[in-house]
Order: sequence, then C-alpha cells, then structure tokens
Amino acid sequence: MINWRIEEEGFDQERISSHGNKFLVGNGYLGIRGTLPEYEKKEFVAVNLAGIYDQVGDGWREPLNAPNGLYTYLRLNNKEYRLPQSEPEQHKVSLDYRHGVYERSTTWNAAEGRLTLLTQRFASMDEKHLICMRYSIKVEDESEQEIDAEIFTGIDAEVWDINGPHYDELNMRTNAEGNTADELIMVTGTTHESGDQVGVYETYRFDPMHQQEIVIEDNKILRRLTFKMKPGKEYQLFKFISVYTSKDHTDYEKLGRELVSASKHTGYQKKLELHSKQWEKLWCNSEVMIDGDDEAMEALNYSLYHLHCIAPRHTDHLSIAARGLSGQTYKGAVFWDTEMFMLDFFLFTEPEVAKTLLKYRIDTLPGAKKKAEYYGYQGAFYAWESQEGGYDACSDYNVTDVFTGRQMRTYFKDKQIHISAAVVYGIMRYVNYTGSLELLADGGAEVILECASFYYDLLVKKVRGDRYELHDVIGPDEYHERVNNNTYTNRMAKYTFDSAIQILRKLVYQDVRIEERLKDRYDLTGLLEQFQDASDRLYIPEPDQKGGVIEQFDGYFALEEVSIEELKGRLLHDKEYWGGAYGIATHTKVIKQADVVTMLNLFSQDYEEEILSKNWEYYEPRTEHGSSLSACMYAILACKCHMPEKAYPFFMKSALSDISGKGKEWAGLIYIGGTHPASSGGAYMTAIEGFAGVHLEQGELKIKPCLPPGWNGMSFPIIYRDELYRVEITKEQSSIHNLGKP
Ligand code: IFM
Repeated sequence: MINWRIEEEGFDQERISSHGNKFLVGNGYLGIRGTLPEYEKKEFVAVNLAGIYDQVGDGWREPLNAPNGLYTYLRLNNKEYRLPQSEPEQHKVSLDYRHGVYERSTTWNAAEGRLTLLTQRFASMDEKHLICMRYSIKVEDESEQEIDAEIFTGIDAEVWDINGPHYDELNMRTNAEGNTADELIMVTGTTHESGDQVGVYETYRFDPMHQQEIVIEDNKILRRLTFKMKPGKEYQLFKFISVYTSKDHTDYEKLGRELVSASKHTGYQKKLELHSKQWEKLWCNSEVMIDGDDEAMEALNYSLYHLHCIAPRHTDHLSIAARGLSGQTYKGAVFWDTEMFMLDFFLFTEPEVAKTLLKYRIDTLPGAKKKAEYYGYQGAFYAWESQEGGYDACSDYNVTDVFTGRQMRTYFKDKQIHISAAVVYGIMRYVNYTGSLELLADGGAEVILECASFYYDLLVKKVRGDRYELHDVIGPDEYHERVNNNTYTNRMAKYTFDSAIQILRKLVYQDVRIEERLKDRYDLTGLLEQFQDASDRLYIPEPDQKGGVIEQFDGYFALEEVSIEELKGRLLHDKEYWGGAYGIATHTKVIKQADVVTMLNLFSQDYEEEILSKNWEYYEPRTEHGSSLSACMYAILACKCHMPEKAYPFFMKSALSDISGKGKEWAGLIYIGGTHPASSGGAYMTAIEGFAGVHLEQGELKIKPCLPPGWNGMSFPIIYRDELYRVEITKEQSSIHNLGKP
C-alpha cells in the first residue's frame, strides 16, 4: 500500500532548506518551495517560475522567483506567533503527494491558551496560474475571554535570489479606493534585463467580522485583518493568488485579476477538488505498484510526483531545469538531464509533454548554431546550461576554490560536446517510440543534421592515421577535463552521424514535407557522403583484450589507482572541488559519475553481457557518484546484466534522492541544493526498463522482468503509440493488456 503522504514532526531550523525541496508543490508553470507562510527570504522561500530569466550585472543569469502571495503571519494580543522566531510545542509538515497538497500544523502554548495553526495549500494543476491556501487558527482555552487577533497576509516582494535582485521596480497596490473585502492586492515587478513584468494578484475570503487595513512596508503589501477571537472557535482564511508574466500574455494583468476573483467565487473546496481530479488523471497513466516493497514503491511514486510537478503542460515548447522548479540552482538551466534521464518517463506516460520538451530544443537551434559559430564550427553546439533562446548560461567559472576564494576555470560549456548528441538522442527516441514524424517535420530533422555537421567539423585525423578521433572534450565524468577520445562522447557522435544518415537515406520517414524542407537548405548527397565516412571511421574504443574493460578516455588506464576512501582522506576541506586542474581526483582513476557505463546502457545491444558486467564491476568502485545522475545508470546496467540485487541499492539511491532530503548542497562554494528530477527519471527508467524490462521488439511492446529480491510483482500503465497498456508482473507470469485509447 502506498501512503501517499510524507510527514516530518518537530521543528528544526537546520531542515528549513531541505524541507523547501522535499515538500515542494508545483504545476509545471511554477514551483512553490515547501516553506511556511510566515517565512521570508532568509528561509529560502521561492515561487519559482518556469522559462523566464534575468541577469543583474556580472551575476549569473537565473530564473525568476515571483513575489510570494502566500505570505501570512499571526498576532494575538500583540504577540507574534511564527516560526522560526517562536518556539512551538508541536510542529508537523506534510505533503499529500498523490494530490500535491502541502500542510502544516503548529501548536504553541500561548498566553491565551493552546493555539493551533493549520495551513493547507496547492499550486493548481487545473489552472496553472493559480495558487490557493487555507489558513486556520484556533485557541483552546477554558476561559471565554475574547482575544485581539491580527492576521497579516498579502504579498512579500522581498524575494530570495541567488544572483538578484531581479526586479528594478516593484509596484504594490490595491484595486480599490476603500477597504472592501473584495479588493485585490497586486505586485508587479519589472525585471532588470529585459523589462519583463511579473504580476502577482491576491484576494481573500475571511467570513468572521473583521476590519481590514492595507500596510505597505519592507517590499511587502499586506492586509492587516483585525478581529475578536473566541476560544474554541476555528477561524479560516482563504487566499487565492495568481501569477502571470508579460511573456504569458499581453493582457496578463487582466487575466491575473480575473482569475483570483473567479476562484474566490468558485471557492477553495471546489478549486481543491478540480486540482485533485487533475492529479488523479495523471496517476491513472503513471502510478507504479510494487508488490513486496512498500518503501521502494513510495520512494518511486514520490519521485514521479516531482516529475509531474515540473512538467510544462501550459505550453508546447519548454524544457525542464536540472533542479526542476525548486529554485535558482544551476541557473534554472536545461542540461542533458532532460533528454537522457527524464524523457522516458514522459514518453511512457504523457507523450505530449515529451514532445514539448523536444520542441524546446528545436526552437533553440539558432542559439546552438550561434554557439558552434562562436567556437569556429559549423552546425549546432547546444548550450550546456540552456536558457531561453538556447542561451548558454554556463559560466567559464563554475566552481569557487575553497582555499583562495578565487573562481576556478572549468570547461563544461566549451568541452561537454556530448550535449548535442543528447538532443539528437531525445528526438530519435521520441520518433522511434511514438512513430510520429511530426517533430522531424517541425524542425527536428534539421537539428539532427546540424548536430552531425558540428561533430563532423570536430573530427581529428593524424596525418598518417586512418581513423577519426575527437579531442579535448569532457565526458559525463566532469572530474577529468579536456581528454581525448572519451568513449561516451565518440559513441554518441557516431550515433548522431548514424541518425543523420537515416534521415538522409529517408529510412526514418517517407514524408515529402521533410524532404522538401531539407532539399532547400542542404546538399543532401554531400552530407550523406561525409556523415557515412565519419560514422565508418570514427574511433570507438574497444574492450581491452585482457579484462574486457573499455578505457574511458585515452590515458585513463595509466592514471593513479586509488580507492575512494583513500582519496577522501586527502581532502583538506570538506567542500573542496575534486575535479578541474588541481582536484584530488584529476590525476586518479576516480570518476565523478557513470561514464562508460552510461554508454553501455545506451548501446548494450552492441556488447556481450560479459563485457557489460566486467565494465560495471570495474568502474563502480572507481565512481564517487558525486552527481545524482550516476546511480541510476549503474542500476539499469546491472539489470541488463541480470544482477537485480546489485541494481537495487542504486535504484533506491536514485528514488530516495529527494525524499531523503540528503542531497548534495555544495560544489566547491557554490550552492547546488534543490530537487533532483534526473535522478527521479532515472529511478523510473530502472523500474520500468530495468526491473520490468520494458523494451520494443520489432515495433511491439515487450517485457523481460528481472525483479530484485523481495519484489513479488509490479503493475503499471504505459502509453505506446496512442494506446494505453497495463503491464502486470508476478513471480509466476507477466502480461501486457491493451486498454485502448488513453
Ligand atoms: O548535467 C549534470 C552533470 O552531468 C553533472 N553536474 C550536474 C548537472 C546538472 O544535473
């Protein structure tokens, strides 16, 4: 049984930041960190917006956090009751992750009696611009004595930013002259870089007799609601908040106002029902049931919850940031994480979202071409950290040296050329899985040809040699920079050439639209010849003769052999960076994350199982798993090697990455906390493609279960070519049922 609820009892200041991630609610348009209504920027409050960015000065360009319309705190007889300032007697936060509903319950021993504050909120899945909150208070006391109560509630525009402030101007106002209960309060922020407007609109419902006064101070616009409170009676405030930006609509202000007024009219309970209904629909096509392991089932579905929270369903061309909608870490940028780790979840449960993610890459092709041109190459070099328009937000200096406080030059942006192949992989995976040519016809074919052109330009050949090589790159293992012939990168480049060849030979499509488009822009015969030659002659390192291990890059085998434990012993500072020029791992065989193993997962059909397992055994003890992307790759490959017992701990590590609240928070001196959607997606891939063994055979959906010890069975839905299937796996038998149209 899944409980669908996580809870944490007790108040601990140290957990404020991790709770922000763990108890997040979101709807793809915005994410609200799991913070309390009375929290302010020092408690890392964020209403994080998808796809809108700003840069101030030389600071990193990052996504916007909207002014917080949930902001509310309480005063009784002139004394404030709020955390973290006033010590509670009891405190609990919880999340119903079936329906994306956050709750808090706090009790104080107040002078007036036992004060209980309950709040509940959700980011509407039904109406993506809407946030609703219920705020209830009650004092239990023998006496009949009335209490002077004040609720301060409104919009806090003193926003938490890592590299802000992003609003040059903040306009705080109401829509009414007088103080009527129906009035709206509003904040419009104007961004620094491009003058975009972010509007937050709020209205409320509070039935008891009360007075209202508007207070504007410290970048907050608040209503001060004063009333007489009777012990034993519960008082409920309802808040309706909308968030719109000028990028959403020219009439964003009107829409924002109308939405909160209409929602108030509809009422909180009805809005909650509509929201919950949407969540139920999502689970119909995605819930994974595991018989025999409730902990794994909960961790996995909780991971899926986070993927649902960040899926861009409000548009048809947007991708997902590496930390989802949990804040500004990693500049809210899109990495290879989306295509390589998250895509399959959406492909199998909501193909429309998968298409939206890839449309973003098609739209950002001009940015990728510009980046290639900047480095002197043809074709498309996608942004390592992609923001809107394909702008590469990755800085030259991604790490701060803990000893000198100086910025360290890293080459992620310049040398992780495997990003372009990830985009090609995503598009081809979508096309092959859905059988739909739409993406190719809408520009996907050009993306593939341009990425192949980029790799073609990068090929290196020794004068006397015959083969092509790729030099001076960074593979998935970021601790070893600027290496030659990283196997993963070379193999992905070959995959890109092969995909382009398929397009050029019309093996993928018989579609005149695509043909016409390409004919007009490219010398198709010339490209075909080039890419065929490149694919045939690009060097792909082979398993070594003795041990069957594939060298991660030229010279890797000659590096120092040292255990991870011993290496850790060399650290002089716990936040010291392991890679780069002087990192402790740089001159050793210790790697940050799955590299050859990732390549073997993608191309397992090209290798004997023995080679797969030999590489797993070789690389795993040498992997620090310093990235949350690592564990799932080991888990999936272990399944492919029929080692589910070895896969299991890596699967759990991925599935637990957010629920455990123990994610890595620092890279050098840079804050990297937040949720881990790639890890969530990796846990899903392990469960579905690894343990259940879902795969395609001649266009048919098949399963080949390989359950870990303790699992008696699995059951889950999967969409394939516009049909919904249910996969049922027990120890005795397995089946796939076609349930018709999803
Ligand atoms: O994309 C990853 C990369 O592989 C490792 N560092 C973090 C990035 C974002 O998740």
